[in-house]
Amino acid sequence: MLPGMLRPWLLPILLLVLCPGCGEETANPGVEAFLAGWAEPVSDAVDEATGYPSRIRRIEDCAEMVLVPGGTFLMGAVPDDARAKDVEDEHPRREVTLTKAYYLDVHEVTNAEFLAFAEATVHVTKPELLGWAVVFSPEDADGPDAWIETPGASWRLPWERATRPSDWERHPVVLVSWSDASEYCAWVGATLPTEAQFERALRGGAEGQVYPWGDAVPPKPPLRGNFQDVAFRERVGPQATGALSDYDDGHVRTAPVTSYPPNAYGLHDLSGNVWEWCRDGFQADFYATSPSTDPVASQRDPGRVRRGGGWMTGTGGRLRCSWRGVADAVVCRDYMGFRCAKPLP
Ligand SMILES: [Ca+2]
Ligand SMILES: [Ca+2]
Repeated sequence: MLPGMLRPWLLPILLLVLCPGCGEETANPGVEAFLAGWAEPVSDAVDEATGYPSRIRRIEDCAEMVLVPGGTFLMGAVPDDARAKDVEDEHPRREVTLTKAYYLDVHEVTNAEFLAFAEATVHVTKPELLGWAVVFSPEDADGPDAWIETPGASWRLPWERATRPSDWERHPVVLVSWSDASEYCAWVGATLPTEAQFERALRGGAEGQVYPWGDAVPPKPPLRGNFQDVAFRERVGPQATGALSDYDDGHVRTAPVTSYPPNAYGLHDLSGNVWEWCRDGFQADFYATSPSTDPVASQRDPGRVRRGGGWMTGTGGRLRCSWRGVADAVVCRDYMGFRCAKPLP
C-alpha cells in the first residue's frame, strides 16, 4: 500500500505498532488501588516525583490531604538555637530519611469531622464519660492557674462554663486523648503522623531555621498562626508572662482551621492553634538511639509526643520546630488536637 493510500483511521494503529509505549496509560497504575475505598483526587494535579495526586479528599470525613515529599532532612535542634542548648531530648540533631512521601491533613481535624466520626462509630471520650474536663476559664479561677475543672465540658462544649463558639464546627477538636485520635485516624484509613513526619512537615522545606518562619519571635507579618498573643494577655492579665508582644492573631483560644496562610507544603496550623498528637511514644533519648530511616518510637510507656504548640504557647521556646512535647496517652486538654497521615505504599 502506497503512503497516499493510507486511511486516516489506520494512523493510530500504525503508531501503536511502531511505538508500543505511546498508547499506554501514563498514570501510576498503583494510584487507583491505593486510593480505592478511602480517598479520591481533588484535581488533576499530580506530584511529578511519585505520580500520585498532589491533593486528595477522604471519603469518610471529606477532609483534604496534601502530599509531603519523602527524603532526607535534618531533625532536631539547629546549631544556632541558643534556647535548645540545654534541651537534651532535641539532640543530637541528625539526618532522618523518610522513605515514602506521605499524605498529611491540610488542617487539624475539626469538630464537624469528629462529630461525623462520633456518630458513625458511637465513640465516647473520657470527659463525656466523667461529665467534666479541665478547661481554660480565667474569669472563674481562684488563683494563677486559669485551667479549672468544668462540669459538662467535653469536645462538644470545650470553652469556659461548658460553652462553645458559634463557628464551633470549623474549630479544631480538643479534649481528645491520643487513643481517641488514633481511633479517628483508623476510621478514615490513616494513622497519626510520626514525630519525624510532623517535624518535616512543620519545617515546610525550610531547613536550619529555629521557627517555621525564621529565627525569631514573634514572626513578622503576615500572621503565621494562633499563639499566646496580646489578645490572650488582655484576657488573662499580667500573669500571662509568656504572651508574644506585638503579635495579635485575633484569637484568645482556638481559631477556625485555615484562618492563617499555609506553609510551603500547603499545610495550615502545624505551628499553633492546637498541639497535635503524634504516633510515637515519648523517649527523651530517642534521637541518640533511633534508626535514621522512618523512625517511630515505641509506645511502651504512657507518654506520647505532642508537637507544634497551641493557642496558649508563646515566648517559652515551645514554638521552635525542634521542641518535643509529651503528654500521657489518656489525657484530654483543651489545647490539644490532631491530624491524620498516610504514607504512599
Ligand atoms: Ca492567639
Ligand atoms: Ca497545630
